[in-house]
Amino acid sequence: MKRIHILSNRLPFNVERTDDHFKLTPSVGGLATGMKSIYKKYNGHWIGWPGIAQDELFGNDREKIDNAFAQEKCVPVHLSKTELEKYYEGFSNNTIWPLFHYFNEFVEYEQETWDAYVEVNQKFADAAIKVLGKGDRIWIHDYQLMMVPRMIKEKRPDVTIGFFLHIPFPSFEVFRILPWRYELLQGMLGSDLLGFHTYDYERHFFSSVRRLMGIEINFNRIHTEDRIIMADAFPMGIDYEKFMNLSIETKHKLVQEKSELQLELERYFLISPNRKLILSIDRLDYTKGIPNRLRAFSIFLEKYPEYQGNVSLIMLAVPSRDNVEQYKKLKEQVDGLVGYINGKFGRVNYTPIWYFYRSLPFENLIELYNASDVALITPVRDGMNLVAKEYVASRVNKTGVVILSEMAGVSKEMGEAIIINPNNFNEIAESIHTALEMPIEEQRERMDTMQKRIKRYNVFKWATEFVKSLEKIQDIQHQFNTKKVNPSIQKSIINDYNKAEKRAIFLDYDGTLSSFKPNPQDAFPDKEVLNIVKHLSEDQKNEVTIISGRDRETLEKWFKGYDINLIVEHGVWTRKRGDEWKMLQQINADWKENIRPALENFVDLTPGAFIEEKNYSLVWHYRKAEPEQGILRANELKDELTNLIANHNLEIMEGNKVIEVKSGGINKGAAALRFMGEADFDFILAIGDDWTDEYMFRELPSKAITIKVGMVNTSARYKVESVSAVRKFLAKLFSA
Ligand code: GDG
Repeated sequence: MKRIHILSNRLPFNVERTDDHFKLTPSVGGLATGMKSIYKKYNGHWIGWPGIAQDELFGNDREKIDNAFAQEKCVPVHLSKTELEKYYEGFSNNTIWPLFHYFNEFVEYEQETWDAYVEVNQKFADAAIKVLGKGDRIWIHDYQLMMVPRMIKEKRPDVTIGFFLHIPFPSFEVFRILPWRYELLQGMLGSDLLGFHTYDYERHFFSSVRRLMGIEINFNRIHTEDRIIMADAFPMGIDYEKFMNLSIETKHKLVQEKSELQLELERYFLISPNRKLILSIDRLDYTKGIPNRLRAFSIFLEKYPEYQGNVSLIMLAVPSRDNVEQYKKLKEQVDGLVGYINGKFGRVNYTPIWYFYRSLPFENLIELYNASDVALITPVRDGMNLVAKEYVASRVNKTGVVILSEMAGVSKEMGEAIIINPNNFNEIAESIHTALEMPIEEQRERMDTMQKRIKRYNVFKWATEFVKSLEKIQDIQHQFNTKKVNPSIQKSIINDYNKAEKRAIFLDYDGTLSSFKPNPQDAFPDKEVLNIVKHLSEDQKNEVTIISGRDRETLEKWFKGYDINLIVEHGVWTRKRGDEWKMLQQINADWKENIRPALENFVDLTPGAFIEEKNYSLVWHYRKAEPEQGILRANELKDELTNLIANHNLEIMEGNKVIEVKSGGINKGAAALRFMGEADFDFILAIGDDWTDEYMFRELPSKAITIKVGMVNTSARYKVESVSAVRKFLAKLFSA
């Protein structure tokens, strides 16, 4: 079985210094639970920061820590206080965190923290590379380590890399604000599989990849020069059974086993059996919408005075990043609001808000989940939010209502919750009322559905699904690699080439010999292309043909003086070496006047799009248009054109960022066959990159060596990954 390693900012243990050694206690967090099941099963290592700065280690402490962790198959990455300050608190928490949660005003742009982020990411990558065996897999976690996938891939292309982002991926308009946006995307694209909590985050990521890098995406696959990368939504789950079983145990504890908190809660319900409790649990973070929640609670008490004295909000705010200015301010704001509400509505025997500003032991958490009638979860942005799932998993008798912000990833999976907009205080206040008044039967129905789903798609299933997708992408990449022109296929092609007496070589131009340029006129041949064409055409045994959808004038100008054949406009015109241009058949082009208005209309609707007119075709280009709008309009245009051409002998061809309408029966396949005529070629080579070249791949004789540039489905026999790979391959032919 191939190994799987885990890489995350923190190792899944807390380190405690005892007299002469270090004691490790396992973390109870969701990620630790899910990932432990994976790296142990797949015999891998967990690489991460041990939780103690290296400045605090003396003598042989480091060795002791490393040994303690080695017992658990963990590899510590040691970081200094300064590194942690800049990489973790600095770039991770003061730049990426606020930006990705749409808090632009809190984002810091510091070159120094970015540099530290890159350096520390490199440390993590190097530590991982040391333990990675050939063909191993690694699953990297979260926003602190976005550069690591590329760093590992560059040194170890044999390793399959998964990356999961636990926070939202923001929309392009927000992501683009970041000066290092391009580098972060490049970093992520070192992965083979990218996971997000929701489809929305995945979509936002695709949009940034398209717009910033101009890379094409088919469904959920990103086609880069050298690899296919897959992205998908994997909503993270929890260890359902653990919460459910502990809740059942809690309910059946003997008095002497009960915690102080549980006893207090029981006393409270004994004195006031009709009182209700609303629960709120989060790290004290500005993304969690805590002030909104408090204001909404205040509005609720004001609007429904009959609930004053009868409902309390238990608010657990776990201290977090409390040395950062925004967090300090938030703490002050929350303290103020709690004081205001308790002062306004409190009575001798009634405290509206029970406020805990600390972390509680896990057993207390379960007790709170158990005792509360409503979970009030109102983040203004949240990647997923596991508290919502944990509350549901702890409800033994299936009662209880969840109020959930639509801005939390979890809302996509919990349609049975009361979904609110976290900025709409009145709506939240109303939802509290609705939740408290909800009939028990309805609560049970909703809770039952949510429990079934959360039980089914738990953290283990989540991890397994991700691993399955890692395997799937390995298969996809493998399939591509079997068609790829590898050294042994290349050797055999060169062999055939050398033996042949009469060779036909068909080369598409754009996307095959030359990379795409936003402006098609800029794609003129560079020295390397001209050199290849010159050498190939100087061999008397070769008939070299550039076969393109372009117009006559351009190609004639670009290849003036070269002893080659030209087939242009997909075969409308042909010019054999030393001969005149010939049109293959007399074609009627009157149809253009009917079609042109439709194309013009789509030019008006799509800024950046333009029309190119060829003798026997009209082309609508959208490579300069805003990418997503371009694709959308192209689909609409195809629809419209399909109706328009119904009674004409016309064809619609879709190339790379173009839609071309042309007279029927003209394509590169037919043109290449006509060109070869009766001549007896003993070596036929055709290379092309887009849909229009597929005609050629299909219609040439089966002995032809057909090669597709790119990693999509094709009828060609072989594939190469890029324009530069085509150039290298052709250069090998004439220099062999
Ligand atoms: C990030 C994303 C995403 C809370 N208080 C105590 C305590 N907790 C535990 C809860 C829960 C966890 O902390 C909080 O998880 P969340 O998912 O709600 O939020 P983040 O910490 O912001 O996590 C988030 C998550 O990553 C996973 O991908 O869902 O969107 O922001 O498990 O139980 N645990 C203990 N005492 C406490 O006082 N023991």
